[in-house]
Amino acid sequence: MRSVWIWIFTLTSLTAMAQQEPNYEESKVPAVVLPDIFLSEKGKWIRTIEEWEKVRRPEIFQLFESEVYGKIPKDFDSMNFEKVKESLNPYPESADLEEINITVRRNGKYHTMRVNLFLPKSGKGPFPVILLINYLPKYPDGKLVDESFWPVKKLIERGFATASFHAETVAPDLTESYQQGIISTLYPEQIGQPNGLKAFGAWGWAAMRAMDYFEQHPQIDSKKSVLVGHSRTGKTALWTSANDPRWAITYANESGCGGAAISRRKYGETVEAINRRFPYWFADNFRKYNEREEALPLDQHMLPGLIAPRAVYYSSAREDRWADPKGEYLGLSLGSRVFSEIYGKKAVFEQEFEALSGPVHLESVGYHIREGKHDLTWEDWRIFLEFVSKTYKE
Ligand code: GTR
Repeated sequence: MRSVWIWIFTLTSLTAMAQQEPNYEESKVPAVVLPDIFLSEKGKWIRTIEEWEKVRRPEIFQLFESEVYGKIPKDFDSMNFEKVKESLNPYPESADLEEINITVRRNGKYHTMRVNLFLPKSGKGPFPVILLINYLPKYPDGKLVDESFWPVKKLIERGFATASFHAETVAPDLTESYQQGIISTLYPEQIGQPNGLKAFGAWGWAAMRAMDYFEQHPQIDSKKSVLVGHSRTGKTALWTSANDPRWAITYANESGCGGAAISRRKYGETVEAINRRFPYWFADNFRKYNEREEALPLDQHMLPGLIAPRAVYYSSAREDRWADPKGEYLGLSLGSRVFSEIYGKKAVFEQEFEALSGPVHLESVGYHIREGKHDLTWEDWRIFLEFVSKTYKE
């Protein structure tokens, strides 16, 4: 009898494991039927900027907020900026380093977060600014300097100011402790809400506070601001920009599932896999779609349109199958219809994913795929910066 139970148990666990095995075969990708970006909930076809901005965009935004990412609260009572001196400036020749503590108060409580900003010493400001949302555990809060992941020196040489904050300055990147930052201190009423503030929303909130700082800085041209995220913070960057129109260019590198990639393809990471491993990233409502991607009232091709007409850039790495490079490309090429059909930009991706031979830099949308693994590399930055120069010239 005992051996029968063991046998049944093993069989059940094997079946469960088999279900969780990621799919990496294109032939096994299900036939995907996507919700139409331009068909309103009342069944009206959306054609004009006014219809888009008054009707369809708010509908899509509301769906992402309630079903995928959760809210980013915008209210607080006060905020103040304090410059501190804790770290050595690694580039004293070419840049000034500002370490800023931003303290936000709400309902008698407060939270302090840290932003580090490098400003070029040469050239005449105000400078365009690039903000990177960092989450790498090997760089503790406020100490990140890595010439590949965050190439400060090269960005400064090219005339940009550049800043970064660590995700953990507002919400730890862990299931057990993600609330131990702004969520429990400033916005406790969000806890337990099915569409409430979670880690991505908290990190996005922090990017907004960094932007508040840039806006009042005489040496920063905040109208030329770039928000950059890799992987989990690429997902965050996209949702942040959908919430905050102050970012001129948004760059999501290898953001994959719940970011750039079409969820219904179920290639690589799935909604179930991401919610199981990272239950604190997305709104609780997102779990309704575990192994039920077809039931989503939206898909990720609708996300770039929430940022339009401001520029959006995606990139992928060939070996990063977990993030589904083809799904990322499809997400942007289908999403760019808002740029071309509503805003009249030259933003039509003409190549199939399989035929791509180099970067595709169109008007306000761009994409590249490079060889190699999941990472944010200097090659990614270099190609992306070409897009930035082109975009700021247009
Ligand atoms: C993975 C996760 C991905 C991606 C990545 C990262 O473990 O499954 O969705 O976000 O982490 O952020 O590096």
